[in-house]
Amino acid sequence: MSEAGGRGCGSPVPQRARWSLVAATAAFCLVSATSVWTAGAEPMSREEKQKLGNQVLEMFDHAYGNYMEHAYPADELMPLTCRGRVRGQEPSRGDVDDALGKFSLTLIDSLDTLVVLNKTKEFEDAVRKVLRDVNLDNDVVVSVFETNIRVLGGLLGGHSLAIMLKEKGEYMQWYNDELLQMAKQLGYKLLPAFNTTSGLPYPRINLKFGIRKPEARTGTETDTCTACAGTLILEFAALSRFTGATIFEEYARKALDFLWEKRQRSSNLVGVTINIHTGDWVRKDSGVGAGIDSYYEYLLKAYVLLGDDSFLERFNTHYDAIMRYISQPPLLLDVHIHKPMLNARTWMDALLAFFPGLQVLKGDIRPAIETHEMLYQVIKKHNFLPEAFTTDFRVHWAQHPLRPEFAESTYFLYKATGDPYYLEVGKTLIENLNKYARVPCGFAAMKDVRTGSHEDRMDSFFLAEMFKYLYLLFADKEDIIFDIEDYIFTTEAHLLPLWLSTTNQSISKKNTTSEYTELDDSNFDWTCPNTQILFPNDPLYAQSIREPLKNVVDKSCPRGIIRVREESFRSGAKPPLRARDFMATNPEHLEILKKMGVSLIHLKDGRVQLVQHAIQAASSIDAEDGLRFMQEMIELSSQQQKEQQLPPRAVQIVSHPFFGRVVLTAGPAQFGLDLSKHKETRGFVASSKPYNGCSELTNPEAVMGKIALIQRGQCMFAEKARNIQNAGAIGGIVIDDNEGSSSDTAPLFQMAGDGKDTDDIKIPMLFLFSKEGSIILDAIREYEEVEVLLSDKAKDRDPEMENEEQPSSENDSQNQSGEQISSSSQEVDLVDQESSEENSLNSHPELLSLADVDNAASISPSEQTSNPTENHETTNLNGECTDLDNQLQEQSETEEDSNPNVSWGKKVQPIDSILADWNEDIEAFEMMEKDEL
Ligand code: DMJ
Repeated sequence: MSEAGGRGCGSPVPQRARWSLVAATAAFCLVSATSVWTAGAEPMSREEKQKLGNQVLEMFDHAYGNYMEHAYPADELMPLTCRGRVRGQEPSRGDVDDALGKFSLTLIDSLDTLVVLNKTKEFEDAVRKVLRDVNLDNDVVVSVFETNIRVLGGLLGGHSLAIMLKEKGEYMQWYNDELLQMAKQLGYKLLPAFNTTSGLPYPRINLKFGIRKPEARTGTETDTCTACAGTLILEFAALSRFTGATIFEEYARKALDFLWEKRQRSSNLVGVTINIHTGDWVRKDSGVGAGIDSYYEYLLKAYVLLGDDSFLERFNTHYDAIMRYISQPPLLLDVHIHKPMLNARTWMDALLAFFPGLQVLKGDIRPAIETHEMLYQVIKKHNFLPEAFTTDFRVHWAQHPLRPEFAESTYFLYKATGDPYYLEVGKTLIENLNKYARVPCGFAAMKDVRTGSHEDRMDSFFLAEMFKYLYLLFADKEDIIFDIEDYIFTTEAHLLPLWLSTTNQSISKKNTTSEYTELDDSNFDWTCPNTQILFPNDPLYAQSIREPLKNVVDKSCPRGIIRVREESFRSGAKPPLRARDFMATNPEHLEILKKMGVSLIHLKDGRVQLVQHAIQAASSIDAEDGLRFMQEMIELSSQQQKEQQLPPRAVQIVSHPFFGRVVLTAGPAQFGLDLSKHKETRGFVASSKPYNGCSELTNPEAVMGKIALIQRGQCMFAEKARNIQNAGAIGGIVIDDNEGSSSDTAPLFQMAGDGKDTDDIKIPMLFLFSKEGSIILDAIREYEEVEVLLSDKAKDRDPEMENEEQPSSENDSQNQSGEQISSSSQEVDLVDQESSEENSLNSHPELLSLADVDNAASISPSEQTSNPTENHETTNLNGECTDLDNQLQEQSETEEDSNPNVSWGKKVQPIDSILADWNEDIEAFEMMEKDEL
């Protein structure tokens, strides 16, 4: 470990060494754990570790090499179309694009990774390129948060390692702080963002024109996310301390002070978004994932880097609250800041996977092991961590943009425990990346972890973080050319030297200790190392914590393990009615509804509303149960809405040189062969003539036995299908005629029939947007023979892909082309969640939660899910929970036909119809995703 960590740690700890209390503990554990390891997972041999390390190097070369060859100087590589993503030249992806400032983002974000991976020569070249090519004065509006963590952090990380190398005397001898000068220039460009009364920064800034000028096209925003405002201190303080210009650290401190002031005083939690002018919380939900995550991370790490006690005290106060309210081991569930005993949702996002790593740094290892294990079980089910997953571990949001957080936590847990189990976890991550995300031109984000389809994006954090953590996981000390323990990782895994703690310390530190609430710090051992909490002297310790969680996902699939809070303080009492168990035909349930103050209102149009009046509940506890019931109902509704949509399908190119490595997201059809029931269809592709497929084909010999490509437009989808089927095609792919359209930016839809009986269509039909379609068309131009696999889920990527054959298809509405499309969007019914969030049960006399309903007469989800055993048995051979979504849907459809209860519709509404079409949590998540990638 670093110099200070090497010193003996005692109590009281001198200021300089104080940070070592947290920084040193992890390293201490590594040393002690590796030396005492005797049992548990089989130790991994040095050879195997080296082999895996080399694999990581090869993967990095594949990603970085393709970026440099095909994308640079663009900000990012588009690995499917193998070109650079230039903002303005691609269809906008919304706020996600705010990370792109036309400043060769991926190159800057990769700088210090090159040194960690021992690619010093490449680092030297990369630095020269940055100095030669990068312009920070572009007329482009960028995210302050992303620019800080990726670009400012990247430049500072590069500078930190450049001066380290220069001092060693071999490389970078020409270097004269040029990266630091660029960092300073960028720092000054970001400063106008802080021109608010609160001191919280605007979320966006124009690199050339700042905030206020009319040309800036920004500065009208009122809100920002907590992480966006609270994740500056490491980079800004480093910039101040490296340069002596104190203003940066001052501004970042001010923003942190303001957030601290605004914490909810009774729960000590912070919300997800805050008004930068008034300081009011805009979103009052609170978790450790999207929108908040790195605020907490930076409090602890600011203490480590700057040695300022107030940061540790703040962190500990928040941590205490997190462990009290949000941590429900192994889950971490968002709550309301004012009513922290109430869960704000029943799903978790992938960003929270960093939290176990932070807990290791803090020294609280047990919950870190538990949460990490739970996340690993989810990964084992879906190959990657979906962007969001429910408390019963089903996919809630199926994307995965190759996020590094889980690898980060795996690395820190290995450092702390020395348990080779974590090396095996890393090995699995490597395998999955190669198997499912690797494409000929880099690594592609997963569009849908269920189908294995790709998105044309490779985010810069994949190079900044993923490869760093994976390489370090398998590296021994001698594999790295410098002492990694002398540095702290920023949230983007950029390296800042710990010696900054004693450099240019001129910034005054406010002594705010009196503001801290009394802490129960029996949990904290203020001496170093913290053996009590960090690592009990038992080599099987980590394993013994993981063991009970081994099957947590299997067991909970599809039922969850949501902690019923009330159970803990009302033991003996009957657990409250859960929305998922509710059956409107059950008089006992209706009675409970009444007790909870929930009533059913039949609307004129046949729909039914659920309304809760807290004041009508039998007791305040019943009222609280009622509130939770309503919230669960909303969640269920949103989940069910998703389930009712046909999932996307996959078109996988299996012939040379793709070998299954390119998976395109495709829309299903409501007619023809159902791929989810009939495995897949494999065949060579051929363009039909006429290309629109709207009349009898003139080239039947070319499409016979093949998968026909047809252009969208001019006639109905079903007509195209019939024409190619008559010509002998075994499947069809309709390619969008709107140039530039892509599933990255446009919502997928289902191709509908023509309103007539479509039973005659037996072949599978899929739809590709133009960008995905042109990948196949380009492949034909280049390789002539192109073979594809149409399926519901991508198959193994081995060159020897199994030669399975079978058919497929699916659903519909009306587009300009005259074809019917089944829109995935549905009516959004009103649910007055705001009122339930805003008003506490005690203070507000009439707490209203309102959920509108569709009057569809389908079977209730409670009937679908009321028997966990049965449902568990419906998992498919892969054991994938997500496929249950489809199965439940099918089950629902079947039951709908046969279940007499469905006709109760008019009088007693089926609960399915009572479920509100509630989109808010999805929108909220989208917002968070936008706020923070
Ligand atoms: C990274 O840019 C950073 O780790 C950030 O703090 C969170 N999101 C991404 C990676 O997922």
